[in-house]
Amino acid sequence: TRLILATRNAGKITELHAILADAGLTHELVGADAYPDVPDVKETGVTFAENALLKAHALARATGHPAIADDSGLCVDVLGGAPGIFSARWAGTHGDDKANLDLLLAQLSDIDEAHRAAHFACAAALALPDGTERVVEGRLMGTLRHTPSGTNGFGYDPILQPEGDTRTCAELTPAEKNAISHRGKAFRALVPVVRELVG
Ligand code: ITT
Repeated sequence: TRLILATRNAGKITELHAILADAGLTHELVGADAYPDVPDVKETGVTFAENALLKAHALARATGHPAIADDSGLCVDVLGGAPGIFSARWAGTHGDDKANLDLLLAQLSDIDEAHRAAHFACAAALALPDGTERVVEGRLMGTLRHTPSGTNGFGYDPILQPEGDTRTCAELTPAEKNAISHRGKAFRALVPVVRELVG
């Protein structure tokens, strides 16, 4: 069965292929880029779950295939959970990872080690063409470095140090990150749901 990955984020796509294959999912995974005529949905939700469902429904409806979507971001305690759902466009331009990271570091420059707690959050949604929907979430708790370190991963990975580790997410191997990440947790929880509802 074909399963649509309702995302255009290359970093997510790479991780999702590995996470879903490791979980034993054998569906044909086709990215949203294979459907250039389907317009990007407006992410009007106020939660990760709402936005993930909006993206999954848009692709399922337009393609006639089941679709899964990821809405995710970095939530910083001292900023009241920001950037949160605005993580991809924190500095203004959607998807400018470097600008987003640099702005966040500048905003936190005066915050000491004891107050730099943050977590990544991911909502993983499944939608069927008939409107059936499910959504599950995962988190990765950690603290924010003052300077970026590491070249793996994407987005805010060079500044998030997972709880219990001395490295940043960008210093983990892809397999190490997927084993503990918000995205790994959310999509491993979604796999049995896909098996039940899609087959
Ligand atoms: P799609 O909507 O097409 O999936 P997007 O990049 O717009 O792509 P989001 O709205 O969910 O996706 O934004 C997620 C942002 O959160 C992403 O741009 C990163 O900056 C950040 N992010 C999410 N997961 C991350 C991870 O595993 N490591 C680092 N940063 C992450």
